[in-house]
Amino acid sequence: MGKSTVYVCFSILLMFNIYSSCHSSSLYPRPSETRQIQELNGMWNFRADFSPNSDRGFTEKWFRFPLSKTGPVIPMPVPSSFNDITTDKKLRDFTGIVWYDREFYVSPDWQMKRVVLRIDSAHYASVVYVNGKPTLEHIGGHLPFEGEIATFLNFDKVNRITIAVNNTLTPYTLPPGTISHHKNDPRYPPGYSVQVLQFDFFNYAGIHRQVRLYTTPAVYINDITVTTLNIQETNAILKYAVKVGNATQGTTISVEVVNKEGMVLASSSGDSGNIETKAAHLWWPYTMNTTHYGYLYTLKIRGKGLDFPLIARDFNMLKWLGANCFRTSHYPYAEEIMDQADEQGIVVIDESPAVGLKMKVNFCKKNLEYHTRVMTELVSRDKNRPSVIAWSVANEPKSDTDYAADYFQHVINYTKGIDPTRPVTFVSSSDYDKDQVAKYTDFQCINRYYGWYQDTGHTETIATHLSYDLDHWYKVLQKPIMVTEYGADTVPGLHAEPSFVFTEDYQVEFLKQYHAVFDKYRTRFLVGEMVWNFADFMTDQSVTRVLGNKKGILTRQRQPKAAAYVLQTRYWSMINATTPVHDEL
Ligand code: BDP
Repeated sequence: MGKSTVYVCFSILLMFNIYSSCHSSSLYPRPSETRQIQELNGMWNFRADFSPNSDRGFTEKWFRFPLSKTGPVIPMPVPSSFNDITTDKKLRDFTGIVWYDREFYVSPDWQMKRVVLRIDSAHYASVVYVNGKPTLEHIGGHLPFEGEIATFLNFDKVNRITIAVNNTLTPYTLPPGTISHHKNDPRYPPGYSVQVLQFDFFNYAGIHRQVRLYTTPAVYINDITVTTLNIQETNAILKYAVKVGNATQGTTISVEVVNKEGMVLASSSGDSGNIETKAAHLWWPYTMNTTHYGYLYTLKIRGKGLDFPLIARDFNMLKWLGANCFRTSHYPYAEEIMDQADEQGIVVIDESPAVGLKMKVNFCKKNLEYHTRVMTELVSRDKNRPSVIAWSVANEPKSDTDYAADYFQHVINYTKGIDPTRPVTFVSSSDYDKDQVAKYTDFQCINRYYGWYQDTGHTETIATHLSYDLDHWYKVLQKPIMVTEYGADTVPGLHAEPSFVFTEDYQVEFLKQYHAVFDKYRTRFLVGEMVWNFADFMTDQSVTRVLGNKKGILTRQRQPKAAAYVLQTRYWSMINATTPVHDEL
């Protein structure tokens, strides 16, 4: 009997009836005169459900009791992905449902307030119980969700929160995946099945961002949208809209524009309107000012989980390199990373988790609806961020098909509809003459691997391939183009002269070939270059990956390979250069 691939819509997704219950969240919790925060981060109890369908926890209702009463538990940090914490291979590679719980107290003062539970991200589908009662459900592993929980809480005794998280990826998840079964195959262990991914990074899972409670008054601000209508020197007109929860007849809204020092610059009242403010400062990337043109250069950083030391290190390395932009490949990054981009002047192309849409089934109607919902969640989370200059709806889908064209025409137009102020793009790996989606974008991103996956080892072919490619893309599209991936796997410390694939010498030679071409096009329609990748990263096990993807110009520990110095010299010379102009735009 051979191998069979079956698309399993894993029971947990059905069980949760998740499509009918989703609480997305747009305002990041911040303490104020009227809002208090209680963190639920720390060590939780944890157990993976290793039963054959990973459904024992649900059939035995583990959420009714402390997890430690229904079986063995191990300590698991929240936030973190559970995969790399223990030395257990079965847990690292686990596909199915894992359970977390912990106890907590809330102040009796909170009895009169709205209490909201917010989970910044749990991958992939989650059900949350408070004191044994189902409270929240969410699908999607990269965006926050929240809900009011006061009615479930004890104010006079201990509370318990239990979260079940399913990391199974199916053709109907974003990103999609499949489960390959080898049932009744004597050449495999009984019941053997394995998660097959359609993308190139490890499917890290669990509660990998913060879990917090926060309070609001009974009448509260639910959402704020701010857009800049006009700016003349330092005079700006801002348009705002405030959504109020539980508003009553007597609810009044006052709005103030406050600068960094806390000084009130302008004020208004009402739930929407325009405010004129003086002393406005335009947000610029730290590498640019009004005399520079908008060329972006950079790479991807790790953004799935939340790790403050790593975030700080990554932004230090971005600045050390002189990089001014990153794309959140291939899923929305933690809000704390986005905060740093806003604060430190790094431009972001904000990408959805739609990576690896390769099979026809991935473009079905159900996925289209879900994809637009994810765009809504992403846009509502990040819409007020000055660093976000564009939305990327997908990375490398099968964009040379008519079904992808129909699907993405819808997703792109939908995204433009919910945010008419920013350009929308997707990242193509198709050829200029086959791609059917690029015609719908505002600018086009392309990933190219000449001298790596194509003509491996032959850096002398890069310049002709790339020039041909860029010329033709521009001829067809007549719009700005950005190369959002180019790179070569490099094992740190490996050297060969003349260069050979996987050596540091090859990566250096390879990048220089691309840069020579970029320099010819960047005063024309090429608006950005992004090396793949900022740092090495973990992937699934495969014969083309040596403990992960090694295309980083930094190691996974964030130390430079030789290529990092090439980029550093290049980026800083661009920062210090006088301004060229995009002739053809
Ligand atoms: C591209 C993908 C990226 C991979 C890269 C690679 O967008 O996720 O990591 O290839 O193969 O196609 O290194």
